[in-house]
Amino acid sequence: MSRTYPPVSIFGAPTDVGAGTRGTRMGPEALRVAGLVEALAARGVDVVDRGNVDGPGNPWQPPVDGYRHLDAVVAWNRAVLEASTRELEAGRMPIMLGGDHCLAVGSIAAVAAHCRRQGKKLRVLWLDAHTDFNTSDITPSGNIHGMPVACLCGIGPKALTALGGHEPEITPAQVRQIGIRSVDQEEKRLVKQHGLDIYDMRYIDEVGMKQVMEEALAGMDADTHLHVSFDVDMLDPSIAPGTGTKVPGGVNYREGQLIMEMIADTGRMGSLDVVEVSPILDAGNTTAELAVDMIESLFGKSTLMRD
Ligand code: EXY
Ligand code: MN
Ligand code: MN
Ligand code: MN
Repeated sequence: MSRTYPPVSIFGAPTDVGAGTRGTRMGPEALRVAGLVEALAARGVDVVDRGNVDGPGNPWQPPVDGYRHLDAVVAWNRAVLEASTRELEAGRMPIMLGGDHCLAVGSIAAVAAHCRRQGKKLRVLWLDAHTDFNTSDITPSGNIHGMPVACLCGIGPKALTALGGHEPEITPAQVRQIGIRSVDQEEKRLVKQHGLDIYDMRYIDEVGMKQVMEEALAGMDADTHLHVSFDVDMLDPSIAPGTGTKVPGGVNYREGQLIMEMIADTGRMGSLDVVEVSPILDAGNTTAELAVDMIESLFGKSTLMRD
């Protein structure tokens, strides 16, 4: 199946301000060293590496009022919002290399605004072990990478919920979460209350990834912009150990590839985050290399019979 893709702009956001362990600041370089740009170019994608956006250092302080490093998180998200907006308005597909997952507030706020301007519908596919729906009242850690989905849905500190100028940026009905297997007790109550569409590992075990993806991708049409937010901790830690919040029982290699291949088949992906790669926790550069392998599938690399 040959397909053309929009031009792609890659940029890095080398920070771990939203996380509880340091290391994702090295994620963009790990993904570059793993050959991301070359792999996309080899698939015929018009790809440019814009380098990294900039932001404050990690203050490495305890939480204040339930948030760790809120000011620094806001600053990094502003930089991501600006870089993503620039690429979207130029008709290019932004690929944001994290960095931790707090940065999806900025990337998705940019995409939501872009969709509003273009009269497009937005669907967000959140690939993760975690629902990332905590608030300052219920977070066990204060780490803001556990809160971006709530913030985007209008639940969180004003500096993040209003970052892109529209509150809320998205509604829970636009989100599908896949690979989920670690949700805090109070967070569970909140995701149920807000009706998030969650395909957890139990459901994946029971019905299989093909059906999960058919359900998660259903209802999209030519006017849908699909944003994929890929937290590498969705994958089982036995194949992706280079990440800070490992949870056993994750998505295996073939299930991961099928997710990416079925997304590619829709032809609707308009933006992508690749987050939580922490090379200092890795075995070699295995996790970034696996992420690149998965991203190639997002751009149509498939089995011999379908390529
Ligand atoms: N739910 C936990 C917390 O809020 O601290 C763990 C969150 C990890 C979030 C990451 C990477 O997806
Ligand atoms: Mn996450
Ligand atoms: Mn996660
Ligand atoms: Mn678009």
